[in-house]
Amino acid sequence: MSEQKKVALVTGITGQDGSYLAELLLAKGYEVHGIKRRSSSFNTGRVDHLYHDRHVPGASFRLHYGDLTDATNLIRVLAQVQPTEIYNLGAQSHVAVSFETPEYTANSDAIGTLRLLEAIRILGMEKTTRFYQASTSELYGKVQAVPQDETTPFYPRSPYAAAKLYAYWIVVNYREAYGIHASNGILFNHESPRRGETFVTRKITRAVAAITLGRQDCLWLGNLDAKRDWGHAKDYVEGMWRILQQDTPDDYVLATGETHTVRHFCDLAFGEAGIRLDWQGKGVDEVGVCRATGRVLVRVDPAYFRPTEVDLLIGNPAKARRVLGWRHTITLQEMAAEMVASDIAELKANG
Ligand code: NDP
Ligand code: GDR
Repeated sequence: MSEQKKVALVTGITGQDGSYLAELLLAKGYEVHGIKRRSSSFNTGRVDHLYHDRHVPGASFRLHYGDLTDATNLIRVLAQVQPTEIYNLGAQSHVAVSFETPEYTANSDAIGTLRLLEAIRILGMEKTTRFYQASTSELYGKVQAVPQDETTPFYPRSPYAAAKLYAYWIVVNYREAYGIHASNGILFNHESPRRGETFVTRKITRAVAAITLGRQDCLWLGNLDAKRDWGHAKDYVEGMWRILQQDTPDDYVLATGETHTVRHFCDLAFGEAGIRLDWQGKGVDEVGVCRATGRVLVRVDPAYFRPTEVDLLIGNPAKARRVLGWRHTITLQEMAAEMVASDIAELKANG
């Protein structure tokens, strides 16, 4: 395998993780192919810079139109590309949105995974391609035990998590039934300046930037008590790659081993802009007040509460450390600083 040209196919390449993974694979000399969806507006902003990245000898980057809901498209792209590694990162990835679009979420996130695995079988690629599935800490859902590791029972709490549960098990089943080198990365939350704008960390850092520049008065959030194990996407795509380099396919938790509330992330992000928050009141009446000016900068809007919530996630990445030699390198404070600085720069640049 080491002599053979490595060819990666990445679904979800236009997303946060896809863009960092594409950079990593190109730097390693891979030929990288990605599936992008047709959209009425540009949707390749996170990877546009890679078209010009020709300084890595032999590296190449190509996008193909496609969709995880379109089996014939997936079969054709796989047949054309003949990937040695497939990273299935494509998904309707927003938990709150999955309550609004449960059927579509199941189609893309659950059955989309099955379609890719079936494409591998139909094309007789069981022994020539390795498969990575973007599984998630959302599988743990309603807390059964902490910290969560590869042996912790799953209890999904959203249509998204239920769809990802199917995807997780169909990957395990195709590995056991057909000998496909297929692995699940059970990744805890990971963020970056490229995080989608409606996920909570990015929503907060964008608001900090806008409030600092005088363009927004207040940030409205949902559940401030939710606890998440937040890492940086750059670290996590390195873990994905390491999972596929193992001789034996397996399932791994990637996490930092720390957990913090949404409220704490607000403290960190506003702190990066020199704003200290005091928290006053309880429940839906809780507010984050600027200590220096007394202005209310954060308020709670129950519209952002979810029908069922995941209260606490904290991962145990011991297996990934032991087997993959993987650990996170970027702290939450460093990531918050990078995200706030990036959002301030972006807002200034956009006038
Ligand atoms: P993003 O939402 O940033 O990216 C999702 C990608 O999937 C985008 O490229 C999107 O395309 C694409 N996509 C959505 N629907 C389809 C479809 N029907 N067919 C083909 N492509 C589709 O997610 P992240 O990068 O944050 O996450 C990557 C994967 O990892 C996802 O599967 C997510 O569920 C999972 N995950 C993420 C974690 C995180 O904390 N970030 C943690 C654990 C798992 P477009 O750009 O056109 O919208
Ligand atoms: P999550 O991420 O649901 O964990 O899924 P998100 O950032 O959306 O929510 C994290 C927590 O913050 C609470 N919250 C809010 N969330 C959003 N989006 N907007 C708000 O205003 C808000 N206020 C409070 C949420 O209730 C939640 O508890 C992410 C996605 O990337 C998934 O694809 C991935 O599988 C998991 O992480 C691991």
